[in-house]
Amino acid sequence: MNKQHRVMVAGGTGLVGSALVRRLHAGGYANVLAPTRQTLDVADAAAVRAYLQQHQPDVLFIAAAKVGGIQANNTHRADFLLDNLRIQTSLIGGAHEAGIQRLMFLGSSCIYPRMAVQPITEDALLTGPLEPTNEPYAVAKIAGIKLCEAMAHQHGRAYVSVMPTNLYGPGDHYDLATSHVLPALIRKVHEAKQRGEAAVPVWGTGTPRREFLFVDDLADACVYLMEQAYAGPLLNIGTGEDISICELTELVMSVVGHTGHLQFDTSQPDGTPRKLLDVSRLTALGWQARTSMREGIALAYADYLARFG
Ligand code: GFB
Repeated sequence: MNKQHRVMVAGGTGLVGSALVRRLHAGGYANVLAPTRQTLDVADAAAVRAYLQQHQPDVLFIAAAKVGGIQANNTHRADFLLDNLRIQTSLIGGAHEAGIQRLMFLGSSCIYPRMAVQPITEDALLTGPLEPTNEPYAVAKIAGIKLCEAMAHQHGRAYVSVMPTNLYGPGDHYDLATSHVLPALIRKVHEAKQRGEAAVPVWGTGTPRREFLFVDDLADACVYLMEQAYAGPLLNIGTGEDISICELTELVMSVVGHTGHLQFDTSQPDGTPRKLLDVSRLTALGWQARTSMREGIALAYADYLARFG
């Protein structure tokens, strides 16, 4: 990929897609296509085919997906499976039909077995049962990875898949019922501080461990890989470090400036006990995350305040 290329970002208005668009613009890409939902329904195979035929991007990033936190995944199980299968098959299949040679599909670290050895290497895929709370989403993402691999194998396409760890940053969703943990905690801690309440409600036991990557770092990694013409197998993208949900809540409280205590709601699921990616393949390719968690949470909180404060 180079700056003369026409680069399309599917899902360009979401958390990941908008970070990709920011990164491409900052990197001097003048020909970036990021259709909104109103312009293109990415789940509509015929519409996607027509759009790709008409615009003929040189490169396609697939950041479009139905995403959500543990509760949304666990309750809207059919939607997560069906919507994601629709979106990715119309985009990957449509890209092939339109003759697009280079594509990057973004998955998620929940594709790996629930009890995978930590840190999780790319080779752990399909070696054990998945975490039940997000199994439908994970199955859809695994299908996307396998479709990219099959396109490469059967048709010689450079369709690669990358697996980001849990993401956060500007443009995130703060709906407490459907969001991921980090935006939820930013909102909960902010609201507790505003109301003068000491208790910060935390789902589950607080013991699960997660790895968090600032979304602009993810976008940087994706562009870096495409500029290197990465055409290898499935690749993890993360920081290589994890933190417990308790520690995370305390860090958010410190950034927001709230002193209080954690109140656990153990009627909510913990999900997988630990999810830390092995990023040695990515590091060997010369890329490393730059934003510390404290710095990233401060940036996310500033975005939250600007939008909802
Ligand atoms: O981010 P999260 O929703 O999803 O939750 P997963 C991570 C952990 O934070 C779980 C706890 O142990 C939650 O119980 N948690 C504590 C909370 N308080 C809260 C809260 O207020 N809201 C939320 N949402 N969690 C998702 C998958 O798994 O990760 C998706 O469901 C996707 O498929 C995504 O892969 C990256 O990390 O457990």
